[in-house]
Amino acid sequence: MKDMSDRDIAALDAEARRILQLNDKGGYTVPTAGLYPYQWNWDSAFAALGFATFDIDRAWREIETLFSGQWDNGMVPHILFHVMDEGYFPSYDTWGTADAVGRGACTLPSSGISQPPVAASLAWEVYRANPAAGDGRLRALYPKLLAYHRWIMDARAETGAVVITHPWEAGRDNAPDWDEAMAGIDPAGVQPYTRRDTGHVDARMRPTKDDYDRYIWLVQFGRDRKWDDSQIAAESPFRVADPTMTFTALRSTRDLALMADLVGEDRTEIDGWIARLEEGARGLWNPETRSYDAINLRTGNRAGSVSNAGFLAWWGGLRDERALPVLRDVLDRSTYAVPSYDPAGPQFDSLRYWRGPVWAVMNFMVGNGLAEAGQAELAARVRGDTARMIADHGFAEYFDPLDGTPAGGGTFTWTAAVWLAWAS
Ligand code: 2M8
Repeated sequence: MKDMSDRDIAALDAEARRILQLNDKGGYTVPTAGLYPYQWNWDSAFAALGFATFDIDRAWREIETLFSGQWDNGMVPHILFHVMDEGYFPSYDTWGTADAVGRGACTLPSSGISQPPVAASLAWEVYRANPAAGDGRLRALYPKLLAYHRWIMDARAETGAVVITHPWEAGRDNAPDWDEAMAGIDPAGVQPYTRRDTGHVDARMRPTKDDYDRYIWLVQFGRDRKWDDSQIAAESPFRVADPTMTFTALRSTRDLALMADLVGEDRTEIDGWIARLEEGARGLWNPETRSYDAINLRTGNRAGSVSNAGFLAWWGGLRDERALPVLRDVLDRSTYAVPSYDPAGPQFDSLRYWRGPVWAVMNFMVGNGLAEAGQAELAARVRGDTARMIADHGFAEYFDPLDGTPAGGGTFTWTAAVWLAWAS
């Protein structure tokens, strides 16, 4: 990075490696100790990307452990509860997935929903980092990735765009994108619970109680239906087409097609998914905000929210320059690219989680997507800001886009991974 000495970079590299090792629980990595004591789906895929820079075997093990929690129906859960921990809520018992209809023979305790499917794309990166070491492991992983994507297309892509059944599925828990859908839930009947997150970090940086009541209400709703995807699709008040899910699924499906070529499998089914997802992704374009955003399938309303997820369009492979002016405006309103929500928007909150702060993993995807779309200057800006933010403010979970205040958990796995694999 410009303006940094080799010594500074080497020290940050060493710290990033230390963080990955610190959070390594033996075959899987926690996002950060205390706040998140389990294996999370997309965090784990990013951990693999980080490990691939110095320990390729450990990188593959991370992905393999994640897929050891795959359900028989193909779903890869968003949390794998390897070792129970009182410090996190909701617990495995609250999820109640032991008798879930799609689980089948999988015995590893897990949640009942998934997360943005970045695994195929990041496994592809891990493979490309060392093809000789990865060949056999990629071949073994391929059918599992295929089953995961078949599940996404069957259970979540009825409109072409990929939908979420819970804000946690998007990974952007309290984004303004689902404020309308969340307001449509009456959380009456939610069982008493105790939050643990606010015991670890400042409550101002976390979702509100109104959010949590609805998160838990939705968990109860799924549990009461044994996590049956069709029943949930038909009956839940919450079903939102989401740009994070859609663009990461589109990108991963393209990478899956490259894997099919490599392992010598027919890719006709995958090409069909790409066409459907592309059409769905284009449907997320909002002509009023001039960016891509979420659609509440229960009302047909668009969120009208300018977010970092909308700027994943290029990572998804859409060749579309229409959103560039809005991206430039958003970047001009922030010190560090890319805020999770437009600082000029009415819901902006610089520290509250996915309603403003910057997330290194989103920057990785936005920046790489821009580079691939030929937007070298913007790509360099996103990458340079990410490096500056980490160098000046540490390996936090997320950062205030205006002054870089580190927020949420510290010594964070995916921030360290993005530093090693891209930003440094
Ligand atoms: C956050 O979400 C979890 C629930 O899944 C939580 O707040 O308890 C999100 O930032 C999500 O994207 C991330 O995967 C997870 C672990 O880092 O934390």
